[in-house]
Amino acid sequence: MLYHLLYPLHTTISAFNIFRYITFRTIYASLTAFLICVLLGPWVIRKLSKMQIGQYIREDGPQDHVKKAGTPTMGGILIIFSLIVSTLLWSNLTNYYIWIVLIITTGYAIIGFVDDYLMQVKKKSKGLSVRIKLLMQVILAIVAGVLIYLHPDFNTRVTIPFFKNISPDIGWVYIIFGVFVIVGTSNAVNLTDGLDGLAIGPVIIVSVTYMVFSYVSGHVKIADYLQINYVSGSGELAIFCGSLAGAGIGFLWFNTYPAQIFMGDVGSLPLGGSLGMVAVITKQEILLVLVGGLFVVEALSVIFQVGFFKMTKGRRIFRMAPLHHHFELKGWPEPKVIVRFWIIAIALALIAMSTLKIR
Ligand code: 57M
Repeated sequence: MLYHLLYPLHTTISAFNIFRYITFRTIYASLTAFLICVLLGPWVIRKLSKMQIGQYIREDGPQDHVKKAGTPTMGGILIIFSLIVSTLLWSNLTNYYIWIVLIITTGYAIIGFVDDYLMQVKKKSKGLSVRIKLLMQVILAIVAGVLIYLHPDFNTRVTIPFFKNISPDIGWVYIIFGVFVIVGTSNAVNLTDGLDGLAIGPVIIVSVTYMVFSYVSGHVKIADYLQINYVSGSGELAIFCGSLAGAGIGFLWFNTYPAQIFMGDVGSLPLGGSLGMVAVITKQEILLVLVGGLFVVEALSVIFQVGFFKMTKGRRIFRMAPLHHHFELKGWPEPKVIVRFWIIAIALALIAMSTLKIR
């Protein structure tokens, strides 16, 4: 919005020319989202506490979690609000991709909200049924997939990390591939969200990484120089990713151990879904497995644990899945698990960035 209001003034006052630059708008979008989140945080925490929107804790989990009962949840409302406001303020609103990402963010936030709301009304640890939740996620992802497929400038090539000459064009199958990336990431982030700051830390790291990828893939000269897929218009997504990182850091202020608030599904589902969407649009889809490797490992730990548990009628690979519970039960203090997982996420993001050169 500021871009549309202030940039045209550059003809009379040249200083307003600065609003043309994606880099400038990305920095201020991050700061705006951060400030909204930090300033509104205490008020949101008070409101949620007053409405008694507190977390119900499963009794079969690690005993350390019992003391977390009653911590306000649904803090995702704060993250998503800051993210959307900042994106609307700083991005070019005529950009097609910005709207697609906002559709996924809002849609998944609504699914998460309904899930959390049912949990609060029923006062149970389960909200929407897994099937309904998944079906709604898939439908929304198909809508987004079709919308990008229909965009005349969007190609259906898939980028294979480390191989610059291999980029297969998979045609309409790209829609199914995109749905898999979006829904998979959304659920993987949701599974990771089980310790204070454990999910939001890597979400910030992945957002910053994709902020860079959005910028370079949307810049015709840099994309050509780095020999990556050029996606006209994807540069504006740097503003979305910057806002996401800013909102995430603002939320971490309150979610860091010992957490004053949890994000709930209203946060975890849209955060994962929107990162998946950005990865698809910037044509760095498969790379998300590496950038978001921590989410992948957490999700795989659940798949293997549940599979093994069923096959062997009750035996386990890990002490408990998702993986963070395994380390908790081994006796690692919660902050140690969290910070070590963040360190791994940073290392993975750096390796992913290196693919811009190592190809
Ligand atoms: C949601 N939710 C957290 C909070 C957060 C198939 C199965 C493995 C699924 C999995 C599952 O349901 N995962 C998705 C995980 C919950 O956090 C809430 O949920 C929101 C995210 N959706 O924002 O509102 C609890 O996590 C803790 N927490 C924090 N700090 C935070 O910042 O400490 C969350 C955020 C909170 C709080 O305690 O209550 C969750 O973990 O439930 N299920 C599981 O994860 C369960 N695993 C399991 O049953 N494993 C089995 C196998 C055979 C399936 C096994 O390994 O034996 C565990 N979940 C819990 N207890 N709570 C089991 C034990």
